[in-house]
Amino acid sequence: MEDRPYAMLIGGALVAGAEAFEILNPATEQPVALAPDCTAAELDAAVAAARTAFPSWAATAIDERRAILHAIADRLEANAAMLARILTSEQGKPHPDAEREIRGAAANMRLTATLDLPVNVVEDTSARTIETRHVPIGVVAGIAPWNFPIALGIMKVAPALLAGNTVVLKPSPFTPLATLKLGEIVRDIVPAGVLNVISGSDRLGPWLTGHRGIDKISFTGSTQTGRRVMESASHSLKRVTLELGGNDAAIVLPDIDVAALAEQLFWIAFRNAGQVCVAAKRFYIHEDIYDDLAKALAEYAGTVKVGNGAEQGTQIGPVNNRPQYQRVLDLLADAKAKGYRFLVGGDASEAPGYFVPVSILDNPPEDARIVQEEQFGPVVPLMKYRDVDDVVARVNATEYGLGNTIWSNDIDRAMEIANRLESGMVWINEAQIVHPLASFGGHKQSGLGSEGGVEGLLAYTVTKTVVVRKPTSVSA
Ligand code: TXE
Repeated sequence: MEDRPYAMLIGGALVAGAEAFEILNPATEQPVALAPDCTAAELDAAVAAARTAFPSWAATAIDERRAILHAIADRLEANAAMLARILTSEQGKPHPDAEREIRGAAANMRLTATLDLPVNVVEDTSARTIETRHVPIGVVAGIAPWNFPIALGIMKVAPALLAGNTVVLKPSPFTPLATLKLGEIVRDIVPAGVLNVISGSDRLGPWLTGHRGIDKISFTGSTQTGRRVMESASHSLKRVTLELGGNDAAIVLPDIDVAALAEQLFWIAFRNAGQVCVAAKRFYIHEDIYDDLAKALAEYAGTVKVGNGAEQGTQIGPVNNRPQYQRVLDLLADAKAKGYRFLVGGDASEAPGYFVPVSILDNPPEDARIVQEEQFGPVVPLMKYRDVDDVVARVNATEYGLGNTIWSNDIDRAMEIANRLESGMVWINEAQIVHPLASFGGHKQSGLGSEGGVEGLLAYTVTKTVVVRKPTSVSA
């Protein structure tokens, strides 16, 4: 293990921190490095630095802020391989996926930089002008999870900075290292205090969301923690954006080409070991093609390499952390105890590392825990349906409403179904397309507000309406 190579970025300075905690590699359960365990005083310093930097950052021309976003993107790209190695070691994902995440974050940054803050001119007459502007809120706390630490961190940092806010970014306690490194490599291009990166153990999240110096929280994580974030935000009426859990369905119509689609359908559930907020977490397959598709998915699963993400050829890495590993194993144990049938997988391995075998269940009942709960791991149930009304009702019967997918060659028919689904995103014959210029957010308890697009940008602003009564011209 390297000695303390990771530091926080606070007010433009790298801060090793008074305390530290250990980060484990999920593929080996061995320590990777120590990360700073931000103390209350260090958090105060980060928030104070962001507050101090806010007025001048907010006053810069938006083009200047765009240029900084591009400069950060340049650094992400130039350091993609190095950051990806760190990301794989702490997150577990295969190295090529980690590099794609870094490069995708850079692309997101650049596209976000093309957005503008609209000014709504309501009246412009000789007597009066009324315009509504969107101005920055102040200091934003960005709290990113462990499934896509860099991509989801950047999804907050880019619009927050573009809108003129300053940021305190906190990665998950399981995956702080790549984000700390990001802070280090952008230190000389971002004005001091504009972007601060801190890391800490479980105590830090509540400290940050409860901090009086924070004006807005953008949180990605579980619905349960999202509720707590909202509660702590209420004390000083902080603005919140919450991107939370999901139990997304893939609805497969009988007209698809099973052989052509099986591989793609497999990956919408198993990419990133299933740890994707918009992964397909339950499949509803029309009974006419159920057997064929189930067989094709199971056969494909047999060809996929699960292993250490640092090894060449690995397609699926371990689950990221022990609590999550135990949650997924618990769902597998429940399914076994109830006697549900597995097409593949089902048994946990004894080897070190949080490895869960690719597991596919054969038509468990609708009230099974694996159908009703968000598994967030490489386990997916396949269910049969016959008629559309039934499948729409089953898909909508959840407290979640993130992103569903529909698979069919009949676009009109798919669109009719899409119109009836209660979710923030619906993809037809595609999945997990998160375009930085399109709004991304959950209905119901999958979230509050949205990220991406102009809607996401405006979530980092407050409105300011300016009314000007023009002086009446005095005739001589
Ligand atoms: O993350 P949590 P967990 C889902 C997925 C997974 C579940 C739990 O279903 O099984 O979340 O994951 C900090 N203010 N997703 O427990 O609960 C606490 O310190 C601020 C979906 O790992 O989201 C800890 O660091 N922070 C998801 C962290 O929150 C607080 C991505 C735990 O977060 C806090 C990841 C507070 N009041 C998991 N209280 C997605 N949407 O993509 C606790 N914390």
